[in-house]
Amino acid sequence: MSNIKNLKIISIPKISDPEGRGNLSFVEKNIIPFKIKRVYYLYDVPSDGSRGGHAHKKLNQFLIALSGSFDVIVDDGSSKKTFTLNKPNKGLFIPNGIWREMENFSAGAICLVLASDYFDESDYFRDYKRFIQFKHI
Ligand code: T46
Repeated sequence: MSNIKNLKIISIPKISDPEGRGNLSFVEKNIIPFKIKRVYYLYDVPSDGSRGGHAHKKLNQFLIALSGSFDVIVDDGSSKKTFTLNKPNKGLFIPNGIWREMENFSAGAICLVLASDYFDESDYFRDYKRFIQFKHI
């Protein structure tokens, strides 16, 4: 069963252009601890808006702040931790079984999500009490 200790910030390679043309980062098989089946992104989130508010039963995810910043508050049913994502070359691995809330989106923030499976509403816990019951079985 996943807990907060299974979450980690993973560095993404960053190639700085020798002629000052900016940076290039890439994500490939050996960087992410699961096989990617789906990619989606959150954008135009108002600064007082929040996303998440659920957990996944089986889905593993990797979140990258491609632009701007936001906070990810994670909760394994026993303890909570806040990660601030604000660099396109650092990502947060969230395994299944973790409740998350996302808030404090900066202007222009883009959250890229790499996911281990296709979208499936039945994979969600959207009710916190049910999530807690599941975690404490
Ligand atoms: C998470 C954070 C980082 C689809 O139809 N297809 C999709 O691939 C996704 C992800 C969502 N949807 C539909 C389902 C809902 O009706 O879009 C609506 C919003 O989805 P969700 O409640 O998952 O949105 P967020 O932004 O609260 O959460 C999303 C991820 O789903 C979630 O796992 O961790 O981004």
